[in-house]
Amino acid sequence: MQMKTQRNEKQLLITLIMLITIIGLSSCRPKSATSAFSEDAAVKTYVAPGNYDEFYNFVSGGFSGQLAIYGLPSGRLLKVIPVFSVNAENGWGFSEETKPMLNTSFGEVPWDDSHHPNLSMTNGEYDGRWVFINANNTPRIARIDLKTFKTVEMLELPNSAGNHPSAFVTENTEYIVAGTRFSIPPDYVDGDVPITSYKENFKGHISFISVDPVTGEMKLSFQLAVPGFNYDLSHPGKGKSHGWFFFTCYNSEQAHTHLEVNASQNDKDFVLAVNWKKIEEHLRAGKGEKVKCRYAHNMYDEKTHTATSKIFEETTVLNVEDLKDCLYYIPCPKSPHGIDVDPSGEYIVASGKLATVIPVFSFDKIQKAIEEKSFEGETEGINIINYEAALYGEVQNPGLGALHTEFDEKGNAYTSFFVSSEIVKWNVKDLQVLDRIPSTYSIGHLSVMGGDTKKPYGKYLVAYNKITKDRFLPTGPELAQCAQLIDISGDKMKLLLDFPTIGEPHYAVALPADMIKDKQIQFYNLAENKHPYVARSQKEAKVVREGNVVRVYMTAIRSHMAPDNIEGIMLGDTVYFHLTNIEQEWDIPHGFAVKGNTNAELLVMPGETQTLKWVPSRTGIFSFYCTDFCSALHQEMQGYARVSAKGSNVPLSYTLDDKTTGK
Ligand code: RUQ
Ligand code: CUA
Repeated sequence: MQMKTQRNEKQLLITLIMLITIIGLSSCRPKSATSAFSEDAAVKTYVAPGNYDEFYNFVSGGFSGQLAIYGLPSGRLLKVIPVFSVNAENGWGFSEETKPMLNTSFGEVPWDDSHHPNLSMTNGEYDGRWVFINANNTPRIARIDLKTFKTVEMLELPNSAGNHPSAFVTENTEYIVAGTRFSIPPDYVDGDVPITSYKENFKGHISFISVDPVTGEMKLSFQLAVPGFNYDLSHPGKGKSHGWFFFTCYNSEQAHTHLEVNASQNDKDFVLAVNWKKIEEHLRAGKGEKVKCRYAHNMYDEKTHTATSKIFEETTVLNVEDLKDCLYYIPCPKSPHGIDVDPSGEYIVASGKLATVIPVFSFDKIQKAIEEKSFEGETEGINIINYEAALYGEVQNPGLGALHTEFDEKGNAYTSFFVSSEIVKWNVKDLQVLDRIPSTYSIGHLSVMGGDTKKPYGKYLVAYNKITKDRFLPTGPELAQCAQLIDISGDKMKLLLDFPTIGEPHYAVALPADMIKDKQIQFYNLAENKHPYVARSQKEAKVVREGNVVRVYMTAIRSHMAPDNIEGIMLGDTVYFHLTNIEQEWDIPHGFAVKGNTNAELLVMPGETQTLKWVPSRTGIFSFYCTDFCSALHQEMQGYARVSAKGSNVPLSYTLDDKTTGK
């Protein structure tokens, strides 16, 4: 039986949606935008020169595809970690070693959209080892190592589209879980079907990616084929609800066109509750089917300083028939977006974008409802738990356009409201609204320090706002997005600071600086460099011809590149500059650029080898130089390459220590 739906007057609905869209888009300035400003804000956010911030804030770049790191409370930008997009600052996706990281079953994808960083956890608390983050468009999960702040792994997800409810981490990092925002025909069937056959042919897939507890290596463990709705966001259970996963889904109407109207018909959509511990039992009992599909798995090796990309051809899929006692839908008002689980694991908060209340579900009541079969029907073979039977209560009149909720250490929840541009603080037990503070303007995600763990740190909340008109100096048609730091240590929320962000921030997480700041790798050990084209000292520098390929084994150290004169390159050659930075000191990278190269440049860390490919297109003399001002004689860190006509008799030669070799 399909869930009972109440059809509103279509026209009324369209008007409502238009109204919400207009309010949302014009983001009228809340009247008291500066009223809650804390008088001692300057003192609370001032990190004196030479002092460190208290937290690392890992902020998704949204459409930039990267992950940015800010210090809190200062809001200072510390680094942009390239993840899903090529990055000119450090050659990510341009050097031969990093190109395979962006490989997918479709080939190289140089730019994606990243939303939800999540930190690795032990016992439901951050352990400071890795950050995971999702690519939405061409579905992937990346792993970033917090010793190097470098993306070291990338796993593509087959059978998925719009990998939005991702990358959420279970209590002991057993799994990273991901889902399908856009249902599609799976890769293992012929997807060449009419779009109007959505109901028969389109499916959602939920992916469980296991994580090696020691190395962190990810593996696509299994997938669940679920009804073709839009799975939007998710969170794992914790504590008593550990072993469960909760997803929101909208478009229970299964519309495939004009979703803003056609997917807003039903008064309630669903939360999907998944008992993954039970699914593991079914897998052990041999359930699940191996299906054909293609997906890339890319690993970056910190010893060879080189990424490799492998294509896998198979995964295990469980169907709804295998999962009768593992999957349940819970009705949820209306077009839900975020779903968040409180630190105790008992309260599950879903945020309906078009709902007038925030429903809070009780894990205990869900268990009881399943036991007592308090179902109000089923859809596509999945039981629908009775709304009242699962409901703990509703937060009444909280605001308009609820999106996301995080928690502090004192039993409070903080929900972001996109349309009414505000953060609302409420008590998780009695569901009473305690305080509200305007955001400037349309807030998407918010992040309480440790707000998704079993033991939040509290103290600060950061609002990540969109459509930030008039907060910063105008910069042409595109304005910076605005993050706002809010003091949540007292009863009333107090605004402390605005800071601009790169790309469009979605979710963000924060780690106490003390947890990782003394564990950073300062340089790569040159003796352990296993790169096949390493030159560990100037003595090992050389130029070698292999047919049409010229390999330059080059070293860089303040303030010399060796070799620095190269002759005998010919048109038709492909030149690889294998540059090893032979420094063994913190924060002394060298750069490398050669005139006219249509590829890019390099930035090479101490002890590392990186390769720049150059296919010269004309004859002449080409200068190259170090692009990072590394020393007093940095300007002298330069050289020349001579390119001759194809078949010329200029012999291959190069200079080392003022001596020319090869002539
Ligand atoms: S989603 S607001 Cu990925 Cu809420 Cu960003
Ligand atoms: Cu090396 Cu400048």
